[in-house]
Amino acid sequence: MARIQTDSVVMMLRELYPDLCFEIVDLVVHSLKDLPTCLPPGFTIGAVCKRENPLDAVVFHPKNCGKTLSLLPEKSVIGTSSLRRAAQLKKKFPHLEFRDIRGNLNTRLKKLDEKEDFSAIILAAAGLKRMGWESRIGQLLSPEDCLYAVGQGALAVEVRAKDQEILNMVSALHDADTVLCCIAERAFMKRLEGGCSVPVAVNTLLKDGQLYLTGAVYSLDGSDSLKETMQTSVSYPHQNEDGPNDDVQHVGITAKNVPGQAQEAAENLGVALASLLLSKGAKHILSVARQLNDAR
Ligand code: DPM
Repeated sequence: MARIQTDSVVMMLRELYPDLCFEIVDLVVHSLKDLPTCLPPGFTIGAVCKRENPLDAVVFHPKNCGKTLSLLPEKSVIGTSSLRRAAQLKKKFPHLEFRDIRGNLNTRLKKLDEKEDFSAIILAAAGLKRMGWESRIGQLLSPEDCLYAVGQGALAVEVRAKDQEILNMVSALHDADTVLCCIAERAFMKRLEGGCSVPVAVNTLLKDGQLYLTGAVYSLDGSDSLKETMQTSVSYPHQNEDGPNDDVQHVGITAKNVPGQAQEAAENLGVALASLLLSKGAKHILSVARQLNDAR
């Protein structure tokens, strides 16, 4: 998947800059959801591409083709190693059992199809689509069933923070709406001190200049949870002058061509929502979840 994702970004850059020759060296393409909210010093996310469908999807064993999670028989085994997915789905579908499944996408699909261990597995719709396996999606999980991970579905291009030439070039790939949504989500995660393996989930919507962020934290079995929604205006005009604030990073993202005030508003929204959840006991829920998970 890393190679397919990288090639897709190089293809977009080739279209924008047909005279340049791209060797795969100066940029690192990642799934944004796998990038920490603080990058190592000297690096920045120079582009966040337009987000694919951010939702989670259910891929069923061929014998369950046409089913949905609620139609699966009692005690059917669902494969996922995501604490976030397991916590939400255990609560929502108590008749199902959840087990770890490891390996890359290919390995997981093989384990599903060629054995009888799992009735279905949960994967990000975006990853399946990028790999050309969209047709395996049997059910898309709505945000009511399962909130997605911070940054899910968006590709990020990591570059050297001081390399203005490369930074300017890749910044043409930024999708402004995706940038604002992902800054809010990452700020939420950062304030909660969540890592990539904690049951933290979000849903963002940008409509008519308003950014809506829903965020939640869960105990491992989903029985305990906190979920809130907040909103803010992000409709600010583009500033034309190249001010000194041009290179400011917001939760590891440098987005020169997105209004700085809008980025700040998005970051503040994420921090405010996390603070609200912390005031209601999110820290306790997460630290218990972390301890139990480490002890597994
Ligand atoms: C992170 C999680 C998972 C990946 C945790 C989560 C899923 C792990 C698992 C942070 N990174 O989502 O709650 O299922 O065991 C990953 C995938 C993609 C990027 C695969 C997937 C593709 C989608 C994208 C692994 N990282 O989530 O099915 O680019 O957003």
